[in-house]
Parts: sequence; structure tokens; C-alpha cells
Amino acid sequence: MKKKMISTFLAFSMVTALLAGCGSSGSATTATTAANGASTTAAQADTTAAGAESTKADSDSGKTLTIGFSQVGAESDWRTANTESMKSTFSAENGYNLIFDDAQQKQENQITAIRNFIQQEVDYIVLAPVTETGWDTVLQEAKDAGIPVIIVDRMVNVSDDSLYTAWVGSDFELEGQKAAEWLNSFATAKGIDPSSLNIVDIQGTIGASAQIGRTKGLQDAVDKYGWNLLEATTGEFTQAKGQEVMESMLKSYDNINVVYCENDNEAFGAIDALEAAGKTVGSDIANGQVMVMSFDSTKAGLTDVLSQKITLNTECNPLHGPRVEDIIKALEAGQTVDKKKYVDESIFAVDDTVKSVTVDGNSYDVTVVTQDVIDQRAY
Ligand code: GYE
Repeated sequence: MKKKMISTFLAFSMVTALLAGCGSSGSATTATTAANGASTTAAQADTTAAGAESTKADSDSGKTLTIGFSQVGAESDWRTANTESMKSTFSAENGYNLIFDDAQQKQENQITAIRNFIQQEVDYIVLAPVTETGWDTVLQEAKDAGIPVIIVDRMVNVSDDSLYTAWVGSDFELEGQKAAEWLNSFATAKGIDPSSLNIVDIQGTIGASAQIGRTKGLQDAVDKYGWNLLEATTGEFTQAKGQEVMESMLKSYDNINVVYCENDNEAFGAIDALEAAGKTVGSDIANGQVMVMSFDSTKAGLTDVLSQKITLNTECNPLHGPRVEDIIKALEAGQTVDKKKYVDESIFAVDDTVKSVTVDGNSYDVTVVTQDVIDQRAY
């Protein structure tokens, strides 16, 4: 108790000191933002003072660029890889001042972070939005301040597209369609009747593009093929919530044979819950196994494919740092950039029962996971 009071006092003192140091006001979240940004801000002052002529961005564009990046959180392995990609791209060695803010999956924290970036007069704001809606006001503020906003990963849904300069990320609905088409082809190849597929969907963060697209891809296929969708509930893209949701689904239904997890971490949690309940995870639905499907294809996710716990893993690429840098460099050079840019992604499966899937007339090859495939993975 005493320990707790002392640490609370210390934390409060730190917050107060930080707020005083930054001349800003707000909640503890703002203080966290300030704390994350504090060293960068100091570095920024140093860099500006020193001129830092030798850095890469300097030699390219003649000035050190300050980038404010509002990250969703640290909910998944995908997110960690994404943060790492941004931090290593916008590093001091590369000549950038990166002000990084982790919003802990809360939109209000992202809005606070963006307002701080505006106050600090950053050169660019990069936003990985937690959900699609609710950005009009703060993005208008950025626009009024003349700061270009680049959206990365998930999309924003705004009434006026001029509120952001460019977006780069994945086609999440296509990801869902690929996964669903694979399931249809796999079930057909194994002689499984569509009406005997009893699916649960552990959804991502509700309102996030990655959730909206992946859920839609599944739901459209449920309507098209006549599968049973028993339930769709959010697992918030985390392992803990994925496990909790799976445990409760197992209490409600005794006939689940496909678990469609909207990311790898949810799949890890779901597998733990399934195994704890005495189920065997795997692709042999006809003999009582429960098939786990996932998205992201992180190293850990593909490792679970190799060990046959995850049957299909649809890729989502997190390495957006260099892509955002390309956009910024083009803008700095006065070039026009694509308003929206989708990245190419693969599909990874446990075996070659389905060699490719077709969505909207385009064919996508399915890669069978081997140790080599995993070793070549950067994240
Ligand atoms: O699939 C998940 C992460 O928005 C694509 O967010 C991203 C998703 C990714 O938490 O693991």
C-alpha cells in the first residue's frame, strides 16, 4: 500500500514536471505523449541548433523533418513490427525527428496526440487510425495549420478527402475475400457440405478498417455459400481477448468447426482456449478438428501454420515505414502522390489442397509454409 502511494506520488511528480517542461496541459495521457516526445523534442532542438548537415534527410531535402506519428497501440505482433518499421525509417540517423505516440487503442488519445503535433508545428503528421470515423474535426485543425497528414494502415472515413494528403495500407476486404474463397475451395476439395461449416468470427477492433473488411469478406461468403455463422464478437486484436471470447463461444456452442480470427494474436488466444477445452486444432474438420484461420502472417503466426495449429494465414504487411517515407520524399520534391496505395499480399496455408484462389477475376497463389518461409520473414 505504502509502496503504491509512493509510486503514485512519483508518477504524479513526473507528470507535473513534464507538463511544466512542455508548457502544455491535459490528462495523464497527454503527459505520456509528452514523455514519449520529450526526448525527441529535445533532440529536435539540438539538431536544429547544430544544423545536422550530415544527415540523410538533410542532404536530400535541405532540412531535418519532424514527423509526428500517432500509433494505435501495441496490441499485436503486427503492430510491434509496424512501429519498428516506422521508428527505424524515421530515425535520427536517417535525419528525422520522430515524435512517436502510442494511443493505447483509444481514439481520444490519438486526437490529443494530433493536437500536440499541431502545437509543436511538426512538418508531417502520420496517423494510423484506430477506427475509421470521428476524424473530421481534428484533421480539419491539421489542415488549417497547414500540416500534411498521411494516413497509414487503416483508413479514415471523412466527409472531405482533402483532410488528408495520402493513404497507404492493405485492402482488408480483399484479405477477407481471399480467406473465404480459400475456405470454400478447401471444403469443396474435402467433400465437406457447406451447411456443415459452423463458423465463429473473432473480430478485430470494431470500426477499424481491418475489422470491417475482414468481417465483410467472411459475411459475404456466408451468404453466398450457405455456411453457418454462429457468432461474430470482437477480440480487439489481442491475445487475451481472443482467448476470453473463444472460451465464452465454446460455452455457447458445441459444434464450432471453424474459428475465423481477424489477426494472429487473437488466434494464439483462441488456440489456447480450444486446447484447454480439450479440442484438437487442425484442418481435419470431418474428424472433429477445429480449424483456425488467421490474418497477418507474422513469424509467430506462420510458425503456428507449420505446426498445423493455424490452417490458413492471410498476409497483412506491416512494413509501412519506407512507404510513408517515399510519400514524404515525393511531397518534399513537389511531386504529386497517389491518394490511396494498396500493398500486395500473399496467402499462407498448411498444405497445397488449394493452390490458388480467385477474387474478382484475379488469381492469388497460396504458399505452403515451410521453415524456409518462416526464416525469410522479417517480423
Ligand atoms: O491485422 C492487427 C493489428 O490494422 C492491419 O491491426 C492492422 C491490424 C492487424 O492489431 O494485428
